[in-house]
Amino acid sequence: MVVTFAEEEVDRVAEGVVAEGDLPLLGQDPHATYRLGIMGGTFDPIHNGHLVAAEQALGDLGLDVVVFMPAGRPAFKLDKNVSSGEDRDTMTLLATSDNPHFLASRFEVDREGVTYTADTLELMRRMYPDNVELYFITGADAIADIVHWRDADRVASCARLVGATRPGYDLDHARANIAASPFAFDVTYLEVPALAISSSYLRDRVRAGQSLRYLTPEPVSGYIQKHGLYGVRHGRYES
Ligand code: DND
Repeated sequence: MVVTFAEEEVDRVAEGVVAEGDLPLLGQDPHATYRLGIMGGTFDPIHNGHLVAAEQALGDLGLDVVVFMPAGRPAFKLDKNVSSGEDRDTMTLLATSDNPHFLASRFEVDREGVTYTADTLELMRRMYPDNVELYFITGADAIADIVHWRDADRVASCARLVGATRPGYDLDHARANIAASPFAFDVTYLEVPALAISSSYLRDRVRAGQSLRYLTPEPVSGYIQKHGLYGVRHGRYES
């Protein structure tokens, strides 16, 4: 099912005016089933690996829309130097703006305190009617770890999981961890075209004054340069 967004809804999303209101309107027809993909990430910065994985999930699982949700204060990175939620949200908005099936949401960025995926999914499960299925899209490496996430049982009960394979990643580890878990995880594994890209690789390139061309959408690399993220040295960075 194809979902089109009302003109004003798109405008509101683009302006970033709304908080919870920037999530898509789904579930209107009680006789239909809707599939909402949620791509959670630190997105520091967002890159083509994230976008390709989401696009693959969209097509393979027949999702209506994928919401990219930058983590607010990621629980697992409290000790790390993470760019501001505003910067990560803006880059996510820029990266997703040309795809009618992608949206960027401030749902976690605007939430107070440390953000846990279990809280996000439970809140969304309560917001949407039962005919909206939730699919949390993540890398297969994260799937292997998900059994250790905060309140993993709530994650399992609120959403299905989509594990995007990353090049060179051995799925056996993820499968074994899920199988050994006492919680009823429902996981679909996806073969994603080999994109050996990571956010840390992009940050390293910026620090070294190297181009991000073809690794992330141009507007994102422009934003990084303009705002001096990741130690951009003026005059050294080739966009
Ligand atoms: P990352 O920091 O790994 O995101 O966080 C992923 C999600 O897990 C976020 O929503 C977190 O809030 C959530 N999390 C993690 C740990 C604990 C808890 C929650 C908790 O609640 O206790 P990145 O920005 O690095 O990447 C985003 C996603 O994209 C990840 O799932 C990553 O595996 C995947 N990815 C790729 N997939 C395919 N090809 C590539 C990829 N690069 C990253 N090249």
